Amino acid sequence: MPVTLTVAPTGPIATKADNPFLPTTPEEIAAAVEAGYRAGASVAHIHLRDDSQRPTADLAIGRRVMESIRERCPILIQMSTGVGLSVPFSEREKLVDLAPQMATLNPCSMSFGQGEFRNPPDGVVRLAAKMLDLGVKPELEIYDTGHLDACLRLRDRGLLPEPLQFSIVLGVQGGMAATADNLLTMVRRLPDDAVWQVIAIGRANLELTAIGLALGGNARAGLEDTLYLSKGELAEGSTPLVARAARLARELGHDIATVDQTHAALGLRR
Ligand code: KMH
Ligand code: ZN
Repeated sequence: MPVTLTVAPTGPIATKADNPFLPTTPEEIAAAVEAGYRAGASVAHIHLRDDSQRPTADLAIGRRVMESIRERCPILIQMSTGVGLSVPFSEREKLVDLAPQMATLNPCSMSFGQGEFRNPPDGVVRLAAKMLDLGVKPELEIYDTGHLDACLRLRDRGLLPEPLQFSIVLGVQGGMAATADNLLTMVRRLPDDAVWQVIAIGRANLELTAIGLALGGNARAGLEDTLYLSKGELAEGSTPLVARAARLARELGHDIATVDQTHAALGLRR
């Protein structure tokens, strides 16, 4: 099975002050996505920013970003409904009205660094049902073992399309630490036919991405997850990180999935 690579050019927290190559305007984000596509990514995980670089769920900005990406390349668009810690859930959930092919679904509330990431149970059920209705494929972001159980309960209620697609997020303060042991525990507990990738935040990004690939997972790369290519060396955008993930996958004997292959593997809507 070919490996699906996701480019994650902009996250919820860092700004250009942390890495001047961080894309924040719609045009910058679309250009970073296109470069990631050319380096092997078939999915673009998208966070929106306003004119002051703050995370936003503004639908007009979302539309501009999606249009600009679609003018440049056929990559699959996965909108983040995580958006940013300062944006209320009620605004975040509206982003799926833009009908991206995919969007994230964060199943539980948690501490997130010094902040709080609010995903209230009734809101999560409502969002899952809406995504199912619109044919927006959820990527389930699990930061702890209980988050997986919460997703399986949603599945048992008929609210998630198969195959389930997980991001195992390691290294957020408030979630699981970024260790190989935690990753293995989670992988062992996934349903057999689940599709999954590692999201390793910060320093352990490279090692855990490599271990995830070796264990049969997909991979995600970009400035959302690490601002550095190696210790003390800022990544000059997401492309070098995506290119490195592609090299790792190929060295491990995998092909890199095309957009069509990822589309088919995930059972996305036409
Ligand atoms: N940066 C991730 C750890 C999402 O996109 O839905 C958290 C996140 C979730 O941004
Ligand atoms: Zn994200």
